[in-house]
Amino acid sequence: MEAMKGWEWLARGLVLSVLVGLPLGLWTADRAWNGSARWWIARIPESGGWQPPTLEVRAGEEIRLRVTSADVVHGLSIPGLGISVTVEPGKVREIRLRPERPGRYRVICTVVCSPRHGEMIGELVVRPPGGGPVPEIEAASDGAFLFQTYCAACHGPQGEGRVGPALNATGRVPQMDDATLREIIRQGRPGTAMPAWGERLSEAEIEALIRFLRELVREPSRP
Ligand code: HEC
Ligand SMILES: [Cu+2]
Repeated sequence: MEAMKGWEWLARGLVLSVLVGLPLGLWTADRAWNGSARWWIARIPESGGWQPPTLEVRAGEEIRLRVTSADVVHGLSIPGLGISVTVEPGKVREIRLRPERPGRYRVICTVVCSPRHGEMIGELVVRPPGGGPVPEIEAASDGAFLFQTYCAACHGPQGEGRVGPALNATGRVPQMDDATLREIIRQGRPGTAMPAWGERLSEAEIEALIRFLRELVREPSRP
């Protein structure tokens, strides 16, 4: 009788510790991490693009960015922070980041997800810890990264051509001068899939891309 009682208490204790301990453990684990979770939902631009269009965080704050898609496969890229992930419908990607540099970071989609895919632009605003205005960040000067982010989907990772023509030595780029390239990149080719980048990329970014296209032409077999 006494032994039965002991077992009974033990069983009750076990059930109780699981019922209380598990949620308490999860809660304290979440408390121990004192950043915040933010959601980003990807939708094609025709149904609203990034939701919300702008996320604000404080510099130095650790955030868990949870990204998912409400329709098709998208790619979330924040070139200024070196972030690039694929976002699939029904799946959640968690990205941990602690942006240190205040500024406005452009968020783009790297998958050609709809006819208006190029308009899928959001913003991550990193506020200075002490308040005050958000500084403008110098444009990324990494042409290779810009090319992979914005152009490779259509022109191929090596510029070998896909939906868009080849931009390496086999294409027409060697015959074009910088002014012509600048014009094409800025204005796009109306009536074709080639978007106008003038509104989306800064002058410095376009120049970095032109420098990269020149390298592609010189080294057609770059890895
Ligand atoms: C959504 C697809 C798409 C994306 C993204 C794209 N392009 Fe294009 N691009 C095209 C197509 C299609 C053409 C051919 C247009 C035509 O028929 O005249 C083209 C043409 C060009 C040309 C002229 C090449 C030639 O032989 O006439 C250049 C240069 C170019 N793109 C550069 C870029 C750069 C740089 C980027 C990234 C910033 C970029 N493109 C992103 C589809 C795209
Ligand atoms: Cu998209």
